[in-house]
Amino acid sequence: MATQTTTQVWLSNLDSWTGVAGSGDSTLQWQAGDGTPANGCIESVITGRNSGPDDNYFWKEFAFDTDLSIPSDQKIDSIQLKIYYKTTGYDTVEDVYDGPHEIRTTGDALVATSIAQSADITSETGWTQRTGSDEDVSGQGWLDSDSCRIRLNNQLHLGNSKTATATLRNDYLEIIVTHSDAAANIVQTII
Ligand SMILES: [Ca+2]
Repeated sequence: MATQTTTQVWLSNLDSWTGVAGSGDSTLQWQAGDGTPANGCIESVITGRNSGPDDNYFWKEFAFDTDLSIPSDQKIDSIQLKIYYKTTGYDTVEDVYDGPHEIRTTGDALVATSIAQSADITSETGWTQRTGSDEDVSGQGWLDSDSCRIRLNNQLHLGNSKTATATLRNDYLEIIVTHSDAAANIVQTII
C-alpha cells in the first residue's frame, strides 16, 4: 500500500475566500497591494475606540481531486497546513491573534486544528511563516472525490483611542495531504 504526500500551494491571488466578520468593527477583504511572495492576500482590518475583541474568519472549500491534485482511488489519511501572516497599521492595539487554522467538513464541523492560535502579536511584523501539525483525518473516511473546508481564524481587539486600528494579513497557504491506496484490501482470486 503506497502512501504519498501531495502539497498544494495557494497563493490566494486568484482564489475566492469567504470572510465572516465577528462584528461590524472588522472588515475582511482582499488586499491587492501586499503579499508574499507575490502581491495579493486576504486581510482583516479593525477600527474604532475599544473595538472588539472580534472573532473573524475566512473559509474556502477544496476538492481533493481537482483543487488539491490528489489522484484517483485514494483515501485521505492526514492534512498539514502552513501559512504566512503579517500585522501592520497598529494604533492603540489591545490584542491580535493569528489562528487557529482549522480543517473542517463542508458542513463546517471541526475535524482538526493544524495551526493553533498564536500568542498575542504585540507589534507590527513582516511576513512570518507558521507550520502546523500533521493531523490524522482518517476518521472522516474522505476519498479523493470528497472535499474539505479550510477555516482561517483571527481575533482583533483595540484600545481606548478614536484613531485605534490594526490589520492582520494571511497569504501563501500550503495544504499538505498524505493519502494512500483506497483499494488496498481488494483480494483477487485466480481459479
Ligand atoms: Ca499572494
